[in-house]
Amino acid sequence: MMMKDYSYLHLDESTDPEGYVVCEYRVTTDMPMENAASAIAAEQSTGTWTGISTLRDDVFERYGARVTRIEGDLVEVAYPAEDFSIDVGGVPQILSVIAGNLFGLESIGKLRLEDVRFPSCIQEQFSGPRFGAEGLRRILGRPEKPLVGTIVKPKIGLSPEDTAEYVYEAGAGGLTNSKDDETLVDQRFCPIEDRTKAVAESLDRLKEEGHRMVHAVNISTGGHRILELAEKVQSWGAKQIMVDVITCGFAAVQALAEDPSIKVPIHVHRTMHGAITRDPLHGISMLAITRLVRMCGGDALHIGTLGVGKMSGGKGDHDSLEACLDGGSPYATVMPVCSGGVYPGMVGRMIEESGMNVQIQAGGGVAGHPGGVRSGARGMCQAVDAAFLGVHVRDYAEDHRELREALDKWGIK
Ligand code: RUB
Repeated sequence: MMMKDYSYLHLDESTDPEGYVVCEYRVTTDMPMENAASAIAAEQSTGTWTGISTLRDDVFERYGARVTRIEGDLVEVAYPAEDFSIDVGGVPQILSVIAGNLFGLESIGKLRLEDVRFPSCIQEQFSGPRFGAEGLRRILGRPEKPLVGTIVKPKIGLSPEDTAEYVYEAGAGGLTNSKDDETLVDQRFCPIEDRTKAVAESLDRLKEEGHRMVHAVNISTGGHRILELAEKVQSWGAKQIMVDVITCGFAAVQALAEDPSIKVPIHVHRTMHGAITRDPLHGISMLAITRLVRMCGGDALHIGTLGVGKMSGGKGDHDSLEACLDGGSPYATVMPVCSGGVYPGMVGRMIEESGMNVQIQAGGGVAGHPGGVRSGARGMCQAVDAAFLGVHVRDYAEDHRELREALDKWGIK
């Protein structure tokens, strides 16, 4: 039987952005780049490793991916929008097209999904953040200044009462946000029900004293339980929930964001992302991950510390920041969260990079303050105030004791 050899290279064709999902891949291979690119487009659409008798011209023309650009090690592949499921598919099916089998192709050494752009017919299937950066600011009554948060430390081991006390002290020191750490969900030493209720009491107490604050309760759990757990923590008084997008999946974020019974913002952590994003030649970039989180409805997302803190991801942090706030997106903006080894002496530099629409967050940088959590919170807020006013942190510290103590301990970066 005759088998036609189809070519997936359409290098001089300009693709209609409304008809395709366009991906940019970085490819490391010993093969000629055209062959590698063609293998990717074939594997991820109508082809396989050999010619097949069942591939007809009309199927190839309509559903075959196109390699539309090759520049150095960057390859652009355009997937016809029709290759994607309507409504029921969601992110899992999208990922298996744009970031699926191709990562296992033996002939390609390393591969990285650098960016992805969706046509409006796919964007329309997602509602994006329900609150986003603006909604969070509205809840907190803080229209302009950066939000300032803490991660309750130690990560694990505190009781519900200890956690609630920490949150109260952090709020009394001026913080707008706090959150559970990514490894704390529902351990025996800190049951989620008791913790959520105790923290809600602290937040109510702060509110009565005139201070608004939210705490993100970590509900990261199996897909069969996550909505139920979100509803429960809400009924126990949670004002924000937290979910780990890489361990729980993008579909979990989407399910939470689209469920009408969930009425609180979603803080998206990204634990385990380093396994996927860290190698500059392999994996999936934070830019692509951020675009998907925004599409799925995350209201706040960890983006790294923009070249300043302990977990910086280089250019990926800046790309992620831009994708959170990008005005060209049809969705509400996501609040970018800078976190990881943050302390007051680095806040100025970080805000220079991020601008004011950001949540700055410190665990050790609050709980490690020599004066305790309340002083640590004050030190962080004073550092943010200094950056907001455009005053150098050293000058601001002259008449702000907690900031001065923090600078004495950790220095200025
Ligand atoms: C930071 C912390 C967060 C990290 C995650 O604690 O617990 O989980 O920010 O990293 P500390 P990223 O302030 O004590 O370092 O934000 O890069 O995903």
